[in-house]
Amino acid sequence: MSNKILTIALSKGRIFKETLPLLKAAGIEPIDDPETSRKLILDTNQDDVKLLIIRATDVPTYVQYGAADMGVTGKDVLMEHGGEGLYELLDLKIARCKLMVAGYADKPLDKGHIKVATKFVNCAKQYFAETGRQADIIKLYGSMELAPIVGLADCIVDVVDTGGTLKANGLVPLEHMHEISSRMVVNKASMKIKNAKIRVILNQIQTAIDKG
Ligand code: PRT
Ligand code: MG
Repeated sequence: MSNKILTIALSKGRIFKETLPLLKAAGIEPIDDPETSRKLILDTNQDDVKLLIIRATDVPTYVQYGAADMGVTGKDVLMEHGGEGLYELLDLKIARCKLMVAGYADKPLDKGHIKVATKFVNCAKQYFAETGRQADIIKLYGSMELAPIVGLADCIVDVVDTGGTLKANGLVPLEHMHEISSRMVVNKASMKIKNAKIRVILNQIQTAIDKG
């Protein structure tokens, strides 16, 4: 995309909804609604600002390679990605949740090989290594809560908000790994080339966050 255009990558759903007021505070308002439009590039009221609508887990990748200048992504997704090629510049304090180990209250996770089902393979590996336990990590892409029920794993690593999904599947939160909120990330080269524009946006969003 042209060097005069600034692109911001974000996912539909809770992140889009909660980012809207912050973008508005920076004077950016999308023309289309991603929930009803099939467009993946949304025009905004500013001719030189576009929103890229992509899967939540793809946001750091787009920003890392400069396919998007900026992005909004969960800290969970960012930790799992590793953060290469991008700056994490703002804690937007939205889409909050916790990264947790969940399983059965009566099944201790301290002996032998623990089977862990998760889409957060890197985070899980690191966490179980740091806590001195041997873990076999089983990569899944969704519905992690099913894995312990059918004996695929002893526990899961997943993000938890109300805990309702765990409870509905007979699981309990066991270990708190990380507080999660969404972050504004910026491509390293874009930060140099489009510095003035990006700084103005970051400052206006920061002011909006501080106001609560
Ligand atoms: O849904 P999809 O497969 O397209 O992608 P995604 O799940 O990665 O995206 P999305 O939009 O669901 O989540 C984007 C980001 O929102 C995540 O990366 C987190 O940073 C953040 N977030 C905040 C959450 C939740 N809260 C949350 N509750 N992400 C997922 N959930 C899941 C949770 O795992 C459970 O399955 O929502 C379900 C309901 O949670 P409970 O605990 O309230 O029952
Ligand atoms: Mg989801």
